[in-house]
Amino acid sequence: MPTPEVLIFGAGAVGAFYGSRLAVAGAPVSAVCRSNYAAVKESGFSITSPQFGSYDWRPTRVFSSAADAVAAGVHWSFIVVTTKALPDVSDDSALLEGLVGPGTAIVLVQNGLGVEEPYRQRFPHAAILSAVTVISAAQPSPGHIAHNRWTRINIGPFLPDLESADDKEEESHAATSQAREFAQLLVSGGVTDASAYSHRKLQQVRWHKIAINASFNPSSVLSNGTSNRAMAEDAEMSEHVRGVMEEVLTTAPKVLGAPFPAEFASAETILNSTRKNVSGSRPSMWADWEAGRPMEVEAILGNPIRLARAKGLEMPRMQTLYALIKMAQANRDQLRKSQSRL
Ligand SMILES: NC(=O)c1ccc[n+]([C@@H]2O[C@H](COP(=O)([O-])OP(=O)(O)OC[C@H]3O[C@@H](n4cnc5c(N)ncnc54)[C@H](OP(=O)(O)O)[C@@H]3O)[C@@H](O)[C@H]2O)c1
Ligand SMILES: *[C@@H]1O[C@H](CO)[C@@H](O)[C@H](O)[C@H]1NC(C)=O
Ligand SMILES: *[C@@H]1O[C@H](CO)[C@@H](O)[C@H](O)[C@H]1NC(C)=O
Ligand SMILES: *[C@@H]1O[C@H](CO)[C@@H](O)[C@H](O)[C@H]1NC(C)=O
Ligand SMILES: CC(=O)N[C@H]1CO[C@H](CO)[C@@H](O)[C@@H]1O
Repeated sequence: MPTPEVLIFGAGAVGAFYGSRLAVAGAPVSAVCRSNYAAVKESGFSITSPQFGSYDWRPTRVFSSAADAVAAGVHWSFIVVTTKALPDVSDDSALLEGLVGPGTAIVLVQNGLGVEEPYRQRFPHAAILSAVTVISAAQPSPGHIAHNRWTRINIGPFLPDLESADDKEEESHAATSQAREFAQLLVSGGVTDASAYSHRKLQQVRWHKIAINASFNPSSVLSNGTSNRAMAEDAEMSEHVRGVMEEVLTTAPKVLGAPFPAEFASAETILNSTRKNVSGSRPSMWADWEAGRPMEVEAILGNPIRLARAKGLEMPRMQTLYALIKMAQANRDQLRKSQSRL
């Protein structure tokens, strides 16, 4: 088998970390950068990790934009999308025009729901792989990646058309073997908890994860930066967070047409483990809010609400949070705009 060429599109915290592990596995890995382009072109990435130590990674090629990557004329086996999922700001799928060739798999390592659809519509013949990661990583300065903890990543083929077909069709689909190949590459690069899931299980994991993100993240921002632990410990806030989680956890099986696997944590288990956390960390949506950056409001709140509505299901607690956080963001951006005009 030829060595797969990998392109990381949006080499920030998550993209650079997993890119560096794929490089350890022996794949040529290139990176599309933006604000960190000059630093990475000059000296590559330096990564710190409690698990992997401190090491440097120089991508095979460093591009300043997707257009720059198109000009290189490489055939990519995997294009790994690790931009923030901000469909209300930009349709990043458009930037992959000219990069997706025969047999290319597009791997979406992004939070939220519905992130696959724009790619599927634009590239109906490409394999779309959907990935969920539980990791804590950041880029404190351009090119410096701090991996703090966790490396869990699950990858599944995105095959909504086969949802009601029998498992054999999914099993024999090219995307299924590409998902396994990608997981195997990560395992070879030391990410031992990378694994391939079916389409259905991967979508279940996505819904379960947004139950956590859609409850804690906007609630932290709307209460001006409360930590996850403080929310879980406060009597009223924990009732609120539990209510949102339970709404998502009971709606998701109806949308997906199958019950959650028994091993998935309940709202109470999640709250209990959050209370035990000594770190008192805040959701990354709070960091985005504070920095004046766009938040992943559509992927984490808007899309789940719309996916449920398409099946005739309402999630009123989610809808309330969505309306409030969206308006707060619009007001914040309006204020900044008027201040910058002065
Ligand atoms: N960080 C975590 O611990 C974590 C954990 C779980 C899941 N996730 C999810 O993983 C995804 C990526 O998050 P992240 O924390 O890695 O974000 P990040 O550090 O902001 O990385 C995103 C990168 O994409 C770049 N980018 C965006 N649009 C681009 C474009 N058009 N062309 C080239 N580069 C572009 C950004 O450049 P700029 O610097 O110019 O904006 C940035 O370097 C998100 O969906 C997030 O929710 C993150
Ligand atoms: C919100 O929190 C920030 C610091 O995190 C603080 O500076 C600000 O005064 C707070 N705003 C309100 C309305 O409490
Ligand atoms: C959560 O913690 C409470 C109080 O310690 C305990 O009674 C309950 O059994 C725990 N629930 C789960 C699901 O772990
Ligand atoms: C989503 O939740 C996970 C687990 O609590 C957390 O590590 C991550 O930072 C959250 N993502 C965002 C975008 O806030
Ligand atoms: C909800 C949450 O963040 N729970 C974490 C608390 O800390 C432990 C140990 O670091 C993690 O395993 C949990 O996921």
